Amino acid sequence: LSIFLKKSFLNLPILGITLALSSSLSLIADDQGAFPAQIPMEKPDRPLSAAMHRMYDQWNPHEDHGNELYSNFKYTDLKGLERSPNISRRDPSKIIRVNGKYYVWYTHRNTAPPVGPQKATDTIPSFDWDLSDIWYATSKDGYTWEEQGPALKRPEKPTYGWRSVTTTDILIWQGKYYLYYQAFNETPGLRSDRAAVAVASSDSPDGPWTMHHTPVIDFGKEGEWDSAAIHDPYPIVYKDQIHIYYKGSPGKRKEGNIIRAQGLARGTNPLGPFVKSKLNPVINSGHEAAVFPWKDGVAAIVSIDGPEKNTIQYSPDGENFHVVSNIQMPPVAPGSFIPDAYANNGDGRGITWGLSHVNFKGSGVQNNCGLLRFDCDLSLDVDREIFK
Ligand code: AAL
Repeated sequence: LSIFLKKSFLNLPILGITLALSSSLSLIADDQGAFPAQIPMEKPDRPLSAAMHRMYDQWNPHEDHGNELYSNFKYTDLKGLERSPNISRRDPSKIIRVNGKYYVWYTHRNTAPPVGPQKATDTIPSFDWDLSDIWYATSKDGYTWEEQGPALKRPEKPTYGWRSVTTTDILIWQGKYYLYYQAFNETPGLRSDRAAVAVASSDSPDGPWTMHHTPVIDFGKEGEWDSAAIHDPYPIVYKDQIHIYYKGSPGKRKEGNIIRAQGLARGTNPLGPFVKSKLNPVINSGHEAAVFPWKDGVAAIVSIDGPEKNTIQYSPDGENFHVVSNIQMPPVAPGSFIPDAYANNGDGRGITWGLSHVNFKGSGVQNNCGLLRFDCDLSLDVDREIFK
């Protein structure tokens, strides 16, 4: 209390002059020594509380002012992709710009509402992403979108991915376009949310697309961490290779194991093979993968799940990620506009916007989702202080 009183008193403007605190406070001592006049940026050599040890050992005492990988997020409704009762749009791809137009691909479902895996039929979905196809939309400004229709339709049973094709992302490699997507060969949720990754290719973002009906990143072996799900494929070109980040899962929790994390698979042929990193998983938290080249490394937006949810992370080598900021209300399943996603130039400049999905009824795998635009300041080229 006495410190508080002294501090308040010394802070009072007297005849327009504010008395300086620094020398006065150093006179106030407890039995552990002098209180600091200020909290220094370097770890001081004196007894510290647990919180202050953490401040220097684990965090950056500069907070997030000037932290290039910190941002808030602003959300805006889209025009042209408004929600309607039976249509769900979710899991947008990253956005690309070709001939002055933005393109996005996403999971599209137009069926009766989902009823869960036990009651699902050939025409009634279990979850929001069951019985879906992949559609695309284009835009001139990123706010008003024109839905163009299906890019990839789920094939006839028993062709790979017959039950649902979802959660896609785009790669441009040597002038061709590749869509990586989740291929379901059974009802989502029946055993688990069991899908691995397949690919389709085209000479143009407008298609037509050739679906290569076989997995390019397949389940891990029985008992491995990604044995039941390879989800959310997210390709960038980094260090001369296609780096596909993905969410892996062993399905059900078995013996207290972690049920989801994010891995990396790399290759130089977009149709495979992709070799999984020996360090997998490379991100311990998060749900949908969302990465972008950053300087000569890779940054990731990590949201929804795990102890490091709601963070932005950076890896100098694409495999070893560290938390660099804590964020609030990160975009869910973001697909960002990443101008240099495939530039492979060791000079990632970051992102300022993208699309995310939102479950309008809260959470729940049986509700429809819709798409929103998000804006942020995770770019080295634009500094919009409003987002800090
Ligand atoms: C998501 C993604 C995958 C899951 C489901 C649809 O947002 O993680 O795509 O399978 O939910």
